[in-house]
Amino acid sequence: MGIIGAGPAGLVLANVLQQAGIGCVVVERHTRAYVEARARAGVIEHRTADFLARHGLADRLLAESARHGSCEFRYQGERFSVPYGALTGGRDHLVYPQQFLVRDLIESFLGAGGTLFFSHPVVGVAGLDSDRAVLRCEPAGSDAELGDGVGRGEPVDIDCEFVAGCDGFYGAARPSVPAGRLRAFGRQHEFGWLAILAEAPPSTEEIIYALHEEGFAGHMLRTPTVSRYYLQVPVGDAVENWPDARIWATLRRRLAVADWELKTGRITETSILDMRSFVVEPMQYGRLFLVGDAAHIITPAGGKGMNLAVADAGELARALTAYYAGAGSHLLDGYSAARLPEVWRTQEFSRWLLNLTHSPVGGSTDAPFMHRLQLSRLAQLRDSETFAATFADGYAGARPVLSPV
Ligand code: RFL
Repeated sequence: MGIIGAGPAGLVLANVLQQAGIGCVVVERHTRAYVEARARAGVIEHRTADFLARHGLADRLLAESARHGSCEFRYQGERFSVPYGALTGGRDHLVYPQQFLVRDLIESFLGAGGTLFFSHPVVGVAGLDSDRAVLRCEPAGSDAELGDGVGRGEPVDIDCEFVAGCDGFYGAARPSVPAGRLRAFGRQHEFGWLAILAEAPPSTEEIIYALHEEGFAGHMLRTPTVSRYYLQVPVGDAVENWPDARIWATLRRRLAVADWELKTGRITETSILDMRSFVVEPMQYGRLFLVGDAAHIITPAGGKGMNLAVADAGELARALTAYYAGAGSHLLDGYSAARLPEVWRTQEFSRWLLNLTHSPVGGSTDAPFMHRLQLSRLAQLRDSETFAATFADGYAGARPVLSPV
C-alpha cells in the first residue's frame, strides 16, 4: 500500500494498516520538522478521539487535551451558550493542536517499525488501471532526511498494489486520474477569513462565534498559552492591511459584550484563508483512493476537515483489512459511496454555520433583510431546544458509525 502524505489522513491510515499487518510505505513531501510544526486544526470530535483511542493512538491526546461541551454565540452585545455536549448525550469535543496529533502519529508509526520517507515529493502516480500502481518520487532536501540508499535528487519509483492519496487539496494523486473520470463540485465563498494565531491565553472558556454587522469574528481555543482567532474580511484582502493593532481593535469591537476583556499577546501568524469548498466524486479511481483534503475541502467553520479526514482513513482501513483477510473487494469498491453522504452532510452544516454567523456581503440591497433573518435564526438557536439539538448534532459530529477494524 503506498500512502502519499503524512498529514492526519495518511498517518491514521498508516498506523491502522500497520496494526493489521498490512505492509505500507508513507511518502511525504516535507521534512519531519515542518509537518510537526504546521498549525492548523484544533477541534477533535468525540468519534475521532474514540476511533484513535480504540487503536491505541490517543494516549497523549486524552491526557493533554481540553474537553469542551459548549460554545458561545454573540451578537449586538448579547451572548448565549449552546451546550452541544449535553444535547448530544456527551459528544464533547477535545481541543488539541493538529500538529501535536501529527507528531504523536509519526512517533507511533516509526516506533513500531513503519517506513516513512520525508522530503520525498510524489510527482505522479501511474498504472492506476493496470495490475500495479507506481508512485514516482523526486527526493529533495538534505541527505539526513532521505531514506537509506536514496541519493539526493534521484527519482524513485515505488510499486504498490493500492495507493491512498492523502496529499491534501494541492497533492499529486487527484491530478493523476485520467481526465473526465472524476467530477468536481466546488464553491468559492463570498468572503475571506483572516486567520490569526497568537501567544495569548484564551479570553474565554468556550469557542466564541460572533455575528457583527461589520463581519464575523471567532475566538477558537488551542492551548493555555496560544489562541486562534478568525475575522471575516472581503475577498482579495491582504495580510499587509492588518497590522497587529488593527487586528486587536477589530476583535475587541466584534466580540464586545459587557464585563468581558480580550487578552492579547504576540501575534505569531496571520494568513488569509481561501474560503473554498470542494468535493470530488467518486473518491476513488482504479487502484487509487482519495482520502481527506485530497477528496474534499471544507471551510474551517465548525472544525470539520481533519475529522472527516480521519473518518475517511478509518473507512479505507476497514475496507483494506477486509480485502486482505480474504473477504473480497466489496468494501473497497464501495469506499466512496460509504463516505460521500457524510461528506455532503458536513459541507451542508459548515455552509449553514457560515450563513448564520457571517454578515451579508456589503453593497447588496437585500443585506439588511438577510441580517434580520440571521438574528431570527440566532434567537431560535437560543430559545428552542429542538433547534439547538439539531445544531448540536451537526456541530458535535456524526455518531460513531465505524465498526472496529
Ligand atoms: P493535510 O493535513 O493537508 O496533509 C497532506 C499531506 O500531504 C503532503 N503532500 C505530499 N506529499 C508527497 N507528495 C506530494 N506531492 C504531496 N503533496 C502534499 C503534505 O505536505 C501534507 O503533509 O491533509 P489531510 O491529512 O487530509 O488532513 C486534512 C486536515 O489537515 C484539514 O482538513 C484541517 O486542517 C482543516 N481544519 C480543521 N479541521 C478540523 O477538523 N478541525 C479544526 O479545528 C480545523 N481548523 C483547519 C482548521 C484548516 C485550517 N487551514 C489552514 C485551512 C484551521 C485552519 C486555519
